[in-house]
Amino acid sequence: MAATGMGVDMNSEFPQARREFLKGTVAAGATTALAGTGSAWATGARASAAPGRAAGEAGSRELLRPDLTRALDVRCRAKVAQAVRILDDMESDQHWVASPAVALSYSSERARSGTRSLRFQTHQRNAAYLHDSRQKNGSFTGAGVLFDGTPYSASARLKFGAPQDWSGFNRISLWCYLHPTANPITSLSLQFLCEDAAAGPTDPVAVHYVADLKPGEWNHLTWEIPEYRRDRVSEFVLFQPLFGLPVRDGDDTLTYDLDELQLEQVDVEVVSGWAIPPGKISYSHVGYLPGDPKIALCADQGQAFFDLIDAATGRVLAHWPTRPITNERGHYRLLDFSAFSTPGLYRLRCAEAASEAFPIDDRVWRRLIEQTLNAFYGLRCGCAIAGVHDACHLDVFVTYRGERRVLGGGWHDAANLTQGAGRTHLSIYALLQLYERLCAADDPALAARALEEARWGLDWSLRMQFAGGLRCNQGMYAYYTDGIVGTDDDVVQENVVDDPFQNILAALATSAAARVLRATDRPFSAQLLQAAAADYSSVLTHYPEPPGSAEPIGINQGSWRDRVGYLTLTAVELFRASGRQAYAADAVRFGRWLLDVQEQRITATGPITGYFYEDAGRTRLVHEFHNGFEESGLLAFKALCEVLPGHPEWMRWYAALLLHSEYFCREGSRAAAPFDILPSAVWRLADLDHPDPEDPMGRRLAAVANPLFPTPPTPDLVAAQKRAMYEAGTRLSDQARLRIFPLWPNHIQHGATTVHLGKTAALMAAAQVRHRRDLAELAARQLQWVVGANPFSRSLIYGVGYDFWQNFTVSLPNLVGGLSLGFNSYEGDAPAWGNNAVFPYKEMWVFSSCRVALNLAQLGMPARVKGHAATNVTLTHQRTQAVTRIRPGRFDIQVSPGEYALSGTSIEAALTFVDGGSYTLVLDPREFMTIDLQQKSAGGAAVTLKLTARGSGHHELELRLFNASCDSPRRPVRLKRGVPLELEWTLNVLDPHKPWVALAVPDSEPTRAREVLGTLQELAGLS
Ligand SMILES: [Ca+2]
Repeated sequence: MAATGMGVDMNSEFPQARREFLKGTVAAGATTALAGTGSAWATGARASAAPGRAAGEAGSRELLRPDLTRALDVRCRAKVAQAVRILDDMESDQHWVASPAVALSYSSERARSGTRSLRFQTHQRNAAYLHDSRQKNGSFTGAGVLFDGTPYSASARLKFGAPQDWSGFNRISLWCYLHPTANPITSLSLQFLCEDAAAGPTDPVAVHYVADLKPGEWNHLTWEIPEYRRDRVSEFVLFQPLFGLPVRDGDDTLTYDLDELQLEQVDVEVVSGWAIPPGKISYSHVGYLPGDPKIALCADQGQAFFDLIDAATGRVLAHWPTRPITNERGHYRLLDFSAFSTPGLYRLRCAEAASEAFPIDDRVWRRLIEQTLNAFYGLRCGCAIAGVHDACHLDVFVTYRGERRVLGGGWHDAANLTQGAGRTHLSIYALLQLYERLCAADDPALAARALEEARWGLDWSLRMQFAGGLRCNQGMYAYYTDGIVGTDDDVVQENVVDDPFQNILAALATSAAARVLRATDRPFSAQLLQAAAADYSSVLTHYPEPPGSAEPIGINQGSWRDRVGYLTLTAVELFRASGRQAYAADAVRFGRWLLDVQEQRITATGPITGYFYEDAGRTRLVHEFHNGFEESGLLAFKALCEVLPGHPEWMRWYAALLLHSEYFCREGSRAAAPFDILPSAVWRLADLDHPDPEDPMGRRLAAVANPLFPTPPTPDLVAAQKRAMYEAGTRLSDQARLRIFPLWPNHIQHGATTVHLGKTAALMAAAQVRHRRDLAELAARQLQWVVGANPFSRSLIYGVGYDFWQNFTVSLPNLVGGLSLGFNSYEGDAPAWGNNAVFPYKEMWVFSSCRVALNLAQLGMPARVKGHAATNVTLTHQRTQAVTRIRPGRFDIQVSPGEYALSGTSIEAALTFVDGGSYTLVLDPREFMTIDLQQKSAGGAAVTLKLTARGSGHHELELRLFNASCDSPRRPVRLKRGVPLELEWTLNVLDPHKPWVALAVPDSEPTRAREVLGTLQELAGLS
């Protein structure tokens, strides 16, 4: 037993220098705090010093409540143990050892069984810690105590005299009574140490944080542990993270009574692999849009048919044959009910396997938008969130040359409350995209919510900008300060720096906002444009030329690809916002740099190409494993295609999108059939020898044996596990593999879904520019995978769908719509979703919500179709058979995305409208034309194309080419009704190792173009 060491007098031993410094802070802070309650933009172009109200009525919103009957935790807790071994019933004194921050005692006040329990008491707001955790400037560091083993950590460990073999058990069970507390946020970590267990990149972490404990009652904490080595367990650890007190009033004492610590044998959840457990159906828990393909999967047990059932009545509505699929991932039955599009609530049943109820309707993704916005709101910093915290971090400052500003604002980054500017800025950008699309989709209420959230981020962004390209890019606080300026926990950061990557992301957010808000808030738009221009011009001084090489980069840095991708996009946004041609010229120049880092040849990587290098010297491939910025380049190419449709380099941008979407995304998704998820990266064998980024935190934590690092990961172990991950990838050649999941450099910095969703946004950008609904549908499959259409049939988003599991939240509650970094992978390049909540793969992260928002800004959004009609025309959706009628005259309508049959007097055509696309049609029989482009023949380096045009009137056809040349690419044609016209071109393919692309563009209208592509060599498909 150990006693606590609290109650130190804050005024003893407080150096005079610190006092003086803090006094200055207090004076400035008092002023800025007052400014925070008034007008946010009172100082005009100058940033405000504290969070403003411009972003909306902060703190007035109720958070969405999760339906916990759908949480897997609840179902797991109800499992019956088939065997039990008691570790400690607290009835006799055992070898519990507490850290100095914890008071341990036995209490007979209550017990789950027997007469007493173990009482664990600590203080959420540790005065001694606050006193000692000082920066050089005398202010509090703002750090929380989030790891065991560090000074002031609050932990208790039950040490076993000799190591125990837990292999016969697969669950830990503990009862925990939380004493009533003013603190609305609770989180207690269960951990165990198995001697000699490895901590290599594919080893699981034996740590679990249980959140949202209910005060005043016994909480049953369970943790299924089938994936852990547990044959020599030497200690069980309870760890209480210390993160301050989220509310101002109330006792900071935290008391748990613990009882019945035991091992159990239960039927555990499957946590790894591609197999769908019998009884489960893998499907989109949030449902399906009526016009979408509707695919579900289950294990193959010979079922010939499946049923679609009315969820309300239980009546079987339809009965379809299943389709068997067998491949190296497993044996499946595909349940395809795409033909069914009647809105309603349904279930699927396939022999013994059954789904829960899910909707088919137009609001499937809209609900997820609401839930994602709920997560953003709950992550807000700088305002009160009802039931979570008081107005927080208004006593955290950043100072530069005598000027101090409140750092609180924006969004807490994650479980540790910090804030990273890059994630904030990309979130703003995603929210603005969402806002624009919701406006276009005529959903003003939800659009207003998205804009309110974006403005909350912009408020912070502008406040963090100092003159001369300088910014504060990180809120380093991980502790609930008391929010009162002038007390001993005020934090003063001095981290105002010039970081070009962060400035690019800031300029992207503010330039996009300047454009989006120009019509509705001109003064604010002008201020945003000024801020964007300042960040942008400071970036240009860093990059007169692309850097030629790449160093290993840390998890929060961007590669050159990321920089030049977002920089190109930013230049386009600045051009759109300002109309200045110089920005367009910059965008074209940066676009060339971006093209230089894309692999476009098919060499040693089988049918896969279109992926990216990190650096202009093309020494390192992009291998994301934590942050993911894949969309940067593809959104940039899309933006260039949109704003400069007649530019001589247009086809290069188009081809870059095509190569990535066709030869990386679509072809690569076959490696994960039948789930069809996008791959993470190509790995060349030699890439394994590239040094990994430094991980000083990991090295520090591995110094002493602990549950996180039972043994230090040796270089040999890391190399062997990396090689095994490489070999588990899909073979591309003797020297290359395609990984579906990231190839991790260590066992901590995991999280595949954030990486995955950046790629999904990239795919959608290509689908939109190429007008390929099939690719948009492939993008939808990716998000469906996240919300249930995975082998475990579990939704990864909290409070969404079924069998969601608590996130690692620590200093926050689980938020409906909150998403962690997502899937793990241990072996076989297969998904893994363990039963623990641990950093960071289970860590609720604003960047994950950012990725979801970015995708929801496009997925399923209606297409805009405008133009004029000279006759009555009908558009028939080919899947739903829904008919849209267009009358003569001008029209401007929203239609569901999909394939359509267009029909009118002397007008027939098959049309594709992609999610969020914009189309112009001239529906006049006197000048209507349809075209069809086919490859006729190929021989040597020559390819012959045949174009068939139908319709009437005078037109021009242009053949735009990539990696090929031809004579007379532009040809005028005159069409007569009922007489098809055929044209031929012979292409000369330039580089035999690159795909060639031909795009026939009628009347300079790329939205009605037809595309043909190919390679000279035969490509073997992925098996
Ligand atoms: Ca304070």
